[in-house]
Amino acid sequence: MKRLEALAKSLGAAALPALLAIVVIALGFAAPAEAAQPQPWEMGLQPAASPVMEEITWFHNFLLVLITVITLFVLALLIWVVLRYNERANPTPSKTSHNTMIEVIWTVVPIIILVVVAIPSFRLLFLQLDVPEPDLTIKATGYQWYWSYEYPDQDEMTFDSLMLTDDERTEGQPRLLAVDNEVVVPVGKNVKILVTAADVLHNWTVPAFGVKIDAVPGRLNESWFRATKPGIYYGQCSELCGKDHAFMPIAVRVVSEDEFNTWLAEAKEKFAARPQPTRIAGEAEDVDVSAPTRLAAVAAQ
Ligand SMILES: [Cu+2]
Repeated sequence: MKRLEALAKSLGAAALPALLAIVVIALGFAAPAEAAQPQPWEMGLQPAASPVMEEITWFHNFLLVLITVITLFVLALLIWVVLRYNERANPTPSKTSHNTMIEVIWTVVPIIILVVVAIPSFRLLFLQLDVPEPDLTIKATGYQWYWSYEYPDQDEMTFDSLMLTDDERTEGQPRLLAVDNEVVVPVGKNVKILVTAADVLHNWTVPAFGVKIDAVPGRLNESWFRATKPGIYYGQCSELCGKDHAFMPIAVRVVSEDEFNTWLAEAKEKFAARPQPTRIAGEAEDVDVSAPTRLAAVAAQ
């Protein structure tokens, strides 16, 4: 009897963490729906703002439910075995060593589970990798430590995008995420993003669009997104690329088609004559820090 009491007590103690886990999972599902940037206490994914991210979010939640059910099922089996088949409860154990039915079941059921996981997984991979006919193409080049963008179809307009320092930020611009020149794209249009790097590996990532793609020197990777809502979407370089890896954020402003055309007309003039690239964070505006120049400088040291 004492033993049972002790067991009930320990089960009661186990219930609290279990309850906490359920609350945490529930919070994860109810991600806040404001700006597309990390939120305090955020535990789920950022709210989806592209078809790919909607699918990723669905797949994530689906897998979470699946693994939770499997884990609870295995836990229940373990508890059952411990209680029912311990030496005291079951002094003369059965000598059974084979059971065809149960062996078929525990082979076939995992296969079915894997197929159920594989089908949406491959569907999602094709959705991500099969770039649809683009309405707009943007090329992003990673530098130590900022991004440079080119609109090849728009007079090859090109500009750098550098993180704003604390002095440069205005009210409402998030620290370590806001940049001087945002990428601007129209809402609801297929944007093909070509990604490369000029020095070391970087990674162009915008969580709300479900885009995370390596920027590799000498190689052109491609991805795409179709922003479903206007707004500003923040991301960060997601490949350790050196000292200022944490300070080369990505900011994409999604606007209506009219606003985009207005911006485009201004941007074409503003960025037309500018030689690329011209500066990095913290250095004088007119210092040439293009990769060959910087490599030469490093070699001379
Ligand atoms: Cu980087």
